[in-house]
Amino acid sequence: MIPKKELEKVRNALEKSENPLFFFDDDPDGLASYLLLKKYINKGKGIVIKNTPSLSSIYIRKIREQSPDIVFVLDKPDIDQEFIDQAKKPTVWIDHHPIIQKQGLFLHINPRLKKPNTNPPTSYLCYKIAKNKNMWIAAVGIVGDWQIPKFLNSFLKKYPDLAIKTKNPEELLYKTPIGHLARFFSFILKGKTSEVRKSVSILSKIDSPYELLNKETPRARYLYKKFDKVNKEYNNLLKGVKAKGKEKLLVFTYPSIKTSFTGDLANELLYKYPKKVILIAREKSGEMRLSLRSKAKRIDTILKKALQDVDGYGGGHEHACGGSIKIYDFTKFIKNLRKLI
Ligand SMILES: [Mn+2]
Repeated sequence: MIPKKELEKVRNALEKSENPLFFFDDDPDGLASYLLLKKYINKGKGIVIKNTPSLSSIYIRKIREQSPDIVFVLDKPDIDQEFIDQAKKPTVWIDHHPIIQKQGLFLHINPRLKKPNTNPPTSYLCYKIAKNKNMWIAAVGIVGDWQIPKFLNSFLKKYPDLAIKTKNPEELLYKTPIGHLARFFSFILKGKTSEVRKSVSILSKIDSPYELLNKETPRARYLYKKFDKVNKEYNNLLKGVKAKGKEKLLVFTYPSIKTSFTGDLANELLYKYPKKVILIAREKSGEMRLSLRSKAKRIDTILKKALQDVDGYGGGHEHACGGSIKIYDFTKFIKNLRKLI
């Protein structure tokens, strides 16, 4: 996947660093990637990048504040060229999204450079870089990215009560403690930036999955309080979803005051209703921000057609897409979709 020599280069750079700065994606895979590298050297600072798929040049101020000797960008699909140019720091990009070439990177670690269709989670790559330490954190990130850890067998030997033997990632995600932890990682990243920063810092000190799951320490109990609050909000939303038996398209919308759960909801509803096309949309500044999911249908092509005569944009993978539609065109968009599926 990634040649050992490449992984070694990253490891060396990490070990040599006195003050690394980590930017990571705001999902379980991104968070797990950060925790694995941070725990490996016990140095540096982590910054979660919310809302935008690209690491934008506004984060240059973080470079000024922290003056790192090296920058790691984890699980972000893109980095603005401006960011790399202005940061003037050795930048290591570790990711598994489709390749975008950038100038001036110190290292670009992405399995797709060699094999365009391979897709191991970033947390798996970081687990290898961190010499297979903290297997449970890697497992949380991988399961959170809808994949089965390659090391599931050894994981089960060490933590027999936290997972099951299966080939279906959804079973791990929705039926086991390791899946619960993936949700935990996702929800702990929601809410105010200052609180998220504190939670992430506390999480980086947690020693084992059991410390967290059994709420063994005050710090674990603190994190659970944060999680429970978000989880309650999520479950209330989920309760409001009404699925009609015959309809092929399940539409669920919610207002902007709530936390963004669009991706989490879409995934869980797809698990509950595998035959339906799932559309979750959240109102935000005059637009409907949406997630579209389907198991059976190629929705990227359907989405493209449904967008033709409406004010909006979107795209993504064959079975999972995102996008945004102006509110005044949302009904028309739904009508288009219903015709196409
Ligand atoms: Mn990922």
